[in-house]
Amino acid sequence: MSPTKDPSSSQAPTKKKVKSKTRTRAQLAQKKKEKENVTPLVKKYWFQRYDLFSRYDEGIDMDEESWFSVTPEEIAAQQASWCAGAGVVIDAFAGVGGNAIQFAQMCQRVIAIDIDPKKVAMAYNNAKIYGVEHHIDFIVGDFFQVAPFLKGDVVFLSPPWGGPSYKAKESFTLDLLKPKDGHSLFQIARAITPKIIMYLPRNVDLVQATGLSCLSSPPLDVKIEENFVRGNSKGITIYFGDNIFP
Ligand code: MGP
Ligand code: SAH
Repeated sequence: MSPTKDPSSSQAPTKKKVKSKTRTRAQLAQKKKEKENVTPLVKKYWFQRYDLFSRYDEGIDMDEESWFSVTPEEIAAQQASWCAGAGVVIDAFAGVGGNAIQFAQMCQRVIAIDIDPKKVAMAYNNAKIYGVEHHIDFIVGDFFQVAPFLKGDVVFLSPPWGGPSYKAKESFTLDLLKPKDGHSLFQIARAITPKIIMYLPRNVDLVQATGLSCLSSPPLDVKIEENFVRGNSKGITIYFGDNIFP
């Protein structure tokens, strides 16, 4: 008995499937930027890149500080959702735009300030990828200098926490915020509006942070929100002000 032939086999030579490695120009440019900016310190954040910006592959710009400071997109969207329909939101420490982009999708106008001109250029590039650059006024400047000239409905504060070593503290007190302590920062924002949002470390001293509401008389309303991505705590957002927004 002759062995039966597998009906799927044929006499014609089989064509091997060659995987196409064609990359788009945007992807190639992204690879080049990554080589320059993904230092060993920020490698672990690179693995979370799509949590930071879902459209990362379309040409998002980041520098070393931004890799560990940007607000993950899901959290930024949640923070912005509390301001839905608001007029002007001031993002006082805008970085590469993680928050400003989400505010721009929910509010009428965003004023995005950062002291570092390179970050502002990156924020503009990133906002363009999300198609919201026309809803944002980008300002290169020191928030403490420009604050007296600003008008807005909500101020969002995500200042530097002193780098990834913030978590070495058992309790992160407000004097550890940079470049000024949390009390001074809050007072400066309070002079603009009673509606203030602070994005703070997950180990922040909550009594001290919520106590900022008592700097106003009567005390401001307060709402605390712990922010998670994939079940991991990333930070704490405290919302202050008129019952709570917009
Ligand atoms: P993380 O704790 O350094 O990262 O930052 P991760 O992945 O939670 O690491 P793990 O080892 O602790 O599990 C968590 C989040 O905090 C970041 O995604 C940023 O949104 C925010 N964040 C971290 N830093 C150091 C800063 C900062 O200096 N300023 C601001 N505004 N946000 C920061
Ligand atoms: N929320 C941002 C990240 C903010 S990180 C995002 O999601 O992209 C904090 C930022 O504060 C840094 O980009 C830093 O350049 C900026 N910064 C530090 N001192 C400042 C100041 N005095 N005024 C304005 N920005 C400042």
